[in-house]
Amino acid sequence: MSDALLLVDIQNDFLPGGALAVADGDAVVPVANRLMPAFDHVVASQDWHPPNHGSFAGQHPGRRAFEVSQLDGLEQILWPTHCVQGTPGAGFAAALDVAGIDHVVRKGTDPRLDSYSAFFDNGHRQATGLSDHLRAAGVDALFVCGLAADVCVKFTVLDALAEGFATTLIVDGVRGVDMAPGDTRSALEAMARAGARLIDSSQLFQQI
Ligand code: VGL
Ligand code: ZN
Repeated sequence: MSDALLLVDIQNDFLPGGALAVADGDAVVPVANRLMPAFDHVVASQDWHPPNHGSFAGQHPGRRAFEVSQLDGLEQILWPTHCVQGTPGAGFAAALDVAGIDHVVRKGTDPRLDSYSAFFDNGHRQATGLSDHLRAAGVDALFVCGLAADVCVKFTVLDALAEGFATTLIVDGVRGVDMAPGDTRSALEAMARAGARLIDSSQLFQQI
């Protein structure tokens, strides 16, 4: 069996100056770059929305970003337009060592479904194929870093655990949106409660 590093949504729109900027989000890039060579497999997810995606506040007349609405029967936070397919904002962070990535999963492509997790859409209606890819590669241990800790990283880690992967969150390799103060702290707690191991990247270098 083998291990894999999963880089969640390390994309320009989630970095400072981006459309849905995460404070200090660029701090995860050097951590990811340092970690990549230590893993058998490196997989990256990309939030990859069509221009009319239903999670965008602009698609809901009279509504504003960060309000809660409905999308296809599910509660949906309305986000600023972000990570539109093929735009610079959807691209990987310029400083990310993309040559170290061996597989990319794109999510959020259906205008009627949002997909925080890199494994499933928010309604668990469709799989992205990430589980199948990891299993085919013989991966049993998954290490996760990226953006945003309290949104896409959280739901990715919870799904990874439910899919049976031994899952480790690299705490210094994530940053959160913190729409409400404390969201990131609560997300870390929820991941730990669900069975994720939380470590710092420096601990990883001591043990491998
Ligand atoms: C994300 C909000 C909307 C994320 C993606 O990558 O954390 N957050 N779409
Ligand atoms: Zn999105």
